[in-house]
Amino acid sequence: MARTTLTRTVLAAVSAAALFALGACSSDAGTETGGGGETGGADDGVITLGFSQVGAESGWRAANTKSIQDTLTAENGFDLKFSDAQQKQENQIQAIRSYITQGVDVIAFSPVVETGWDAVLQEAKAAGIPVILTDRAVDSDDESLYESFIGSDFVKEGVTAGEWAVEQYDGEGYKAVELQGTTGAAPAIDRKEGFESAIEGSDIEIIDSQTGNFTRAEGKTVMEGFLNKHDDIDLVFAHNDDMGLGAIEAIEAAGMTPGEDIKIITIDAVKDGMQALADGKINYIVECNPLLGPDLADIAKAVIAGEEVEKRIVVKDEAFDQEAAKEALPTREY
Ligand code: GZL
Ligand code: ZN
Repeated sequence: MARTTLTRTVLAAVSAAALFALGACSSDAGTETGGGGETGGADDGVITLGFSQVGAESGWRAANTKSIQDTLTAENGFDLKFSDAQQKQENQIQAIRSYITQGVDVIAFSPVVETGWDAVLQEAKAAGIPVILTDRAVDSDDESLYESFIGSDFVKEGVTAGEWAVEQYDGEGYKAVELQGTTGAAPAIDRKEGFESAIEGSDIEIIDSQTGNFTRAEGKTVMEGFLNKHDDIDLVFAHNDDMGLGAIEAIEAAGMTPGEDIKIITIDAVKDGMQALADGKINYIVECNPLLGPDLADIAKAVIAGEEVEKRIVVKDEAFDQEAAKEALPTREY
C-alpha cells in the first residue's frame, strides 16, 4: 500500500530546470535581461530574493532549507539572502523589514504562525516588493498581500493519518494522545482538524493533546508527561516525525515497545522517521514534501518576468507503512 500520485513538485522541478537552463545561458550572455528589466527588479538578470525561514527545529526544516539554498544559487540567477528566525515571529517580521530596506526584488518566507502578518506585508506591498509564501499559510483576508502560496495540504495530511488509524484500529477502543506542532502554526491547526474529522464516528478517543513545538526534545518531554498521567495509551498521533522520535525515546525509557505496545503515526517522512518506520517503531507516516526550492525559483522568475502565477500551488504528498518505508529508504532524497 502507500503509493499515491507523483508530486506536483516533480513536474514543477522539470519545468523549473528547463527555465534555469534558459536563464543560465541568458545570464551567462550577460546581455538580454530575460524580460526582467522592464518590470522592475532584477535589472542585471540576477533576482535578489530575501528569504525568512522559520528556524532549524526539525529534520523537515533542514531539508526544506537545503532545497532552497541548493536551488536559489548564483548560477540559477539568484542572489539569496537567508535568515533563520529561531521559530520567533518577531524575528521574521524584522527580517522582512530589513529585506524591504535593502530593496530586494522578491521576498519569500514560511510564516511560523498564521496570524499577525498584515502590517509587514502591507509595507512590502507599499514598497512594490512581491511576496511569495512557502510551506505554511497566513490567515489574511487580503490575498493581494502575496503572489502565491506553495505548500502541502495539511488538512489532507491529517485526514490521511486519521483514515489509516481508523482502518487499522477502529473497534478496539483505542485511547490516543496527540503531540501538536507549534501553537498557531497552519500545519498544527490543520493536521489536528484533519485527524479529528477522520476519526469521527470511530471508537478512537483522543484523551490528551499538547504542543511539542515540532521538536524532538519537546515531543519527548510531553510524552513523558502523558505516560505519567495515563496508563492506557494505545496510540500517539504526532504532527511531525521529530516529535514522534521524541515520543519513542520516552516510551522506551518507560520500558514499553514503540510500534507495538503503543502505536505511533507521524507526518513528514524525513529520513530519521522513515528509518524508525522501517524498524517497526513507528506504524505509519504521511509525507510532507520539503523540497520547495524548485517551485519557489520557478514562481520567483515568473513574478519578476511579470507573468501570471497560480495563487495556490499544492505540493503532493505520499504516505508510507512499514513495508513501503523499507522499499523507499534506499532512494529517498531527504
Ligand atoms: C510542514 C512544516 C512543519 C513540518 C515540521 O510543512 O511547516 O514544520 O511538518 C516543521 O517538521 O517543523
Ligand atoms: Zn487557518
